Amino acid sequence: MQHTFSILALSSTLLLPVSAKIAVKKVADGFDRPVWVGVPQSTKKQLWVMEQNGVIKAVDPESGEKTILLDICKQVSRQGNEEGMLGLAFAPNFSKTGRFYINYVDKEHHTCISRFQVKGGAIDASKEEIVLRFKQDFQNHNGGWLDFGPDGMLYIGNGDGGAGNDPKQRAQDLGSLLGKILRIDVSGDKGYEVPKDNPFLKNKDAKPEIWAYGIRNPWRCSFDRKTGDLWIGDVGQNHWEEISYTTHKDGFGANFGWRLREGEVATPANDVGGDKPKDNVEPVYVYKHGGGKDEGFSVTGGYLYRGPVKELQGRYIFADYQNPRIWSFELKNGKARDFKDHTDELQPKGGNIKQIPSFGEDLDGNVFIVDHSGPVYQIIEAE
Ligand SMILES: [Ca+2]
Ligand SMILES: [Ca+2]
Repeated sequence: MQHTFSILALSSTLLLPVSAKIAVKKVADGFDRPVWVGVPQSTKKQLWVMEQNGVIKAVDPESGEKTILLDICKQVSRQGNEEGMLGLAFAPNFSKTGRFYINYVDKEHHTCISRFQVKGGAIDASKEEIVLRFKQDFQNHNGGWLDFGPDGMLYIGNGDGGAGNDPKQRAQDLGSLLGKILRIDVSGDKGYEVPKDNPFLKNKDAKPEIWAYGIRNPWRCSFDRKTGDLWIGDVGQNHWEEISYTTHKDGFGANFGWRLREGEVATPANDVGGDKPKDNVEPVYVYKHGGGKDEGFSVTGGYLYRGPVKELQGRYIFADYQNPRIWSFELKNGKARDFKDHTDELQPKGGNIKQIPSFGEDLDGNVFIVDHSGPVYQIIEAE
């Protein structure tokens, strides 16, 4: 009997797959098209979840109870898959001022960067201040990401306006805010100022808010909370998805190549692609379109992981929206190395992650995964 038992024990050990080092736990569920998650600097460690239709909900970390913090659905346009309320940034001094900023597309198809304030635990929607507003050419490629950089300035990721192959050639045009990353100073009482060290102030034809250009659709980007480096998930056209990277210092005036370049090649479309522009910043990682394990159709930029999960520390974690794979790599000498596919180990028990529009980070560097179909997960060490 004992002999049989030990054989069984041995064979089951041999048959076990390599044990997963990381896993997910569900931290909230039941949202309507969630697109963003984050945690404000407050003692309560509330989870804030943004729904694409124009609602922000707070989740109590103890009870899981949800409260509607803000509902501006009536002024948010929701045409196609890419319009809506898209991103949020807490002011660096949020715990003192309660200020935060959102990026949404309004009913007249303009991108709005709006300031709101939490006062006494509530948000008065009538006190919205539109800080910056500009027209979108088409319903897609609205960018959506915004956050504060290591210098305290607000950075805004703008898509090229939309359609396909940047027909209005916005991304290389410094006279347009589209296809850019903007940098503005919102630390004053009202509106914004253009920082005096923005890179194109001397160019009379350039919009002064522009910080970097040549970008197609920077739907999700992130600053490395340790180094201040910027990671850009730039959604590709018909062939290549890309992750671009810059140190904060080198990002001033950087050209990320679109629409001349898709990934590492001349954009493969008639009369669109071209040679690398001067000072072109190559992506650090690209993947081709397809349904394979290392392929996809629409990159979702993630985070350089600085949280408590050992397996991921120092690695950039990201995903594909349509082919919901989750990957990571390390950046070494300017290129992605040691690529890993985490898709299988990050599936929830008894289910699967369906579409990944966004990651999110808490105050300790824990990373969340948002599933567009409703739930939000946190990445944890496997038991
Ligand atoms: Ca657009
Ligand atoms: Ca590029």
